[in-house]
Amino acid sequence: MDATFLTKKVNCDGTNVSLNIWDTAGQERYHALNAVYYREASGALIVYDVTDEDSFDKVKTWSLELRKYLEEDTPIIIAGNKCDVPQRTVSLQKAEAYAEENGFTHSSTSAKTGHNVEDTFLQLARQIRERAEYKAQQKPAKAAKGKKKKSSRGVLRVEGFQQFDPSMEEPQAEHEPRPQS
Ligand SMILES: Nc1nc2c(ncn2[C@@H]2O[C@H](COP(=O)(O)OP(=O)(O)OP(=O)(O)O)[C@@H](O)[C@H]2O)c(=O)[nH]1
Ligand SMILES: [Mg+2]
Repeated sequence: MDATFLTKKVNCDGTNVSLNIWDTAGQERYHALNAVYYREASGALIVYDVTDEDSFDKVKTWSLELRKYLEEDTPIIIAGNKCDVPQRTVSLQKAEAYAEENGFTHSSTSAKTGHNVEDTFLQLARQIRERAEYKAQQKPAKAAKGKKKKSSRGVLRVEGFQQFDPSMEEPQAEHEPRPQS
């Protein structure tokens, strides 16, 4: 698979934050390989097309997939894109209800008009920061209790490895992060 790397700078309540983004373009064929890109992500943005019911069904598949690989409570935002188009087929109510039930944030965006695009990235940055701050606060208390919880990240990696299908593998260079500074 070919994922695109990009960065997005946002001003998060006075702090400049640079989001490093892997756009996996929803390529189901290389599903298992996608984990290479997202398993250590601090947050995720799942984009669907409000004029395409199938794309919303894929949101469900993807959110299950991400929950499996990402640490619990990793912020996930579901963005209903093309909200500028009047012929919406995915009901906003349905999408918002799904997001709420699963602890995600829903956002209506338009890449065409720019509606909510900036704000969605900002929200994600803010949620990532809030979670990091919360975790930093929790850490000392956890250590004091001596409750050494097995690293879920390690477990997730094993799962990813087990699901890895070598027949899908492409030349190694294709999977290497290619940060474009
Ligand atoms: N009206 C409208 N068209 C959009 C919007 N966003 C994308 N499009 C159009 O939708 C088509 C698909 O856009 P892409 O950016 O390729 O969508 P994508 O989700 O990145 O597609 P994959 O990378 O293949 O998953 C293009 O023709 C875009 O011009 C939007 O907000 N409003
Ligand atoms: Mg794309």
